[in-house]
Amino acid sequence: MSKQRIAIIGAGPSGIAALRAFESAQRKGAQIPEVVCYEKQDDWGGQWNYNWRTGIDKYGEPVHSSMYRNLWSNGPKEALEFAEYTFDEHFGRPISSYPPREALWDYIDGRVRTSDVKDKVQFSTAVRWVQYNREDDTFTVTVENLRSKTTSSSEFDRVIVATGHFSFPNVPDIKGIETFPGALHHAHDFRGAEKLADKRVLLIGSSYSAEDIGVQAFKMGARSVTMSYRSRPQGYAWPEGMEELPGIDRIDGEMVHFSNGETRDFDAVILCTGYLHKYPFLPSDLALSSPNNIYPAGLYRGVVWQKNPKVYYLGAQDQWFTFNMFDAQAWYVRDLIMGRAKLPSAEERAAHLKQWRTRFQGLGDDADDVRFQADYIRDLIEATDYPMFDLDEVVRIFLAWKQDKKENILTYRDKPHRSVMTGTMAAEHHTTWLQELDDSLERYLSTPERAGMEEILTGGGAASPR
Ligand code: FAD
Ligand code: NA7
Repeated sequence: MSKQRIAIIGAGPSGIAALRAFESAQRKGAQIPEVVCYEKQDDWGGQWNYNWRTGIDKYGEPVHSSMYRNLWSNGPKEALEFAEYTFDEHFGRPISSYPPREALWDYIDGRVRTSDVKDKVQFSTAVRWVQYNREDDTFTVTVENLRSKTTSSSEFDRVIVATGHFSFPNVPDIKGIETFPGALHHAHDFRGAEKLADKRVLLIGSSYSAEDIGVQAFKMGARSVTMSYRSRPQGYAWPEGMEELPGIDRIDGEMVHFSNGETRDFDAVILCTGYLHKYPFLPSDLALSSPNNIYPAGLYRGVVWQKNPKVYYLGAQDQWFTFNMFDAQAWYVRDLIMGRAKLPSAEERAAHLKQWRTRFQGLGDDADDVRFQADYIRDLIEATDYPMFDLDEVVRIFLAWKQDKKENILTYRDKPHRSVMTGTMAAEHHTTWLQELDDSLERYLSTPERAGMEEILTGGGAASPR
């Protein structure tokens, strides 16, 4: 019997998790299918593969990453740690709980750097179309090699979609926005807050992007930061100079009218209004269409496309857990593909989906969401040989993180947490997040004394926000 052929689309953390899942089975002696991963960028890492460009990339493709230069993890690393490749193993010593982007890219890369899984990735290759062939139950995947500008098609038995869902900005129309004369863009195109110094900044939205770009702008000396919410305020104890206002009625030049009757003038507006699930390479009957939530409709166990169970999605849900959740999903999908896990009938899958969707729809607050996602991951891991870890303790870490943010949104990143994988307590970073202006891996891993040395390293000028 010929080997199954599997196409993985995207080599971000989810696509890499899929590659790693197959590699792990192979190392244990299993015969694995033939795997080909297509990645449109020149390197892997997905969102963590920083791109200074905005709009289109050097190949004329939409720029994928929405990350900014000075991004630091917005959740504790102890909540995303791989169960089979720990931070201790990678860095060889304790590091802080909220590493900068480059350090997390290095960690993702490090897990697979020494294996041969990179050989399975065709880089600079964009998937253009996936066609399901009913007659022989296969898929034709058409790709474009962006360097040679050549297209080609290959046949596969299964397709794993791992292209992420934080790349296509949701850009709502706001009355009068076309009259705004200042800098105006979506968070997807935000690359750094330096030029917001001394500016009056408006962020539209009340989720992660608004919060984090807001504190970045504050850190870099914005004159004022206003965040406008549609449904509910974030409600943190904002420092002086940051505020939350309700929705926007209209914009009139540089003046913005809020629904509570207040007005403000702004120099810059950033739409932090989220992203669209968009899969331009999929026909509509294979493409997930969902708001950003933690249990999208149409995906059995959050990964199997109910309408065609030979199509899988990784990382398609909103994310409290990230890297280790992608692993759990990838291990489960691998086991379905390799026949180690049994795919239930369409009716059984529908009933299971309904049960989880009903529970999801009844969730109350963020704590409920986190517990739900932990239960979801537990359910997947129990079906595989991925190492189980103390998910209840990770929930506790998430709740402590929420509490730290409530206490002080500017200092939560200075708090250490304990790894559930190794028991190692995180190090205290040598410089507080608010003072740290150098986000490089080199600086992050340097070991100046906490007191005093940072002034020498930064030329005597620790950040003095505002
Ligand atoms: P992605 O990382 O988006 O990777 C998808 C890959 O698919 C990309 O490499 C892309 O080039 C490729 N691709 C897309 N289309 C095609 C195509 N047609 N053909 C071939 N390849 C294609 N998570 C955290 O844990 N901590 C954080 O602090 C954090 N901060 C974030 C900040 C921002 C601004 C954003 C947007 C996300 C953040 N996240 C964070 C969540 C982040 O999405 C996940 O950590 C992770 O990157 C998701 O991995 P993924 O592989 O599912 O998707
Ligand atoms: P999210 O978490 O999807 O949040 C989107 C926000 O945008 C949310 O507050 C929405 O309000 C708001 N929104 C959406 N449409 C509108 C309109 N029309 N008007 C006003 N506000 C709107 O996206 P983020 O970018 O914050 O985070 C995505 C990822 O990036 C995340 O994983 C982070 O780690 C980084 P709502 O609450 O729905 O009323």
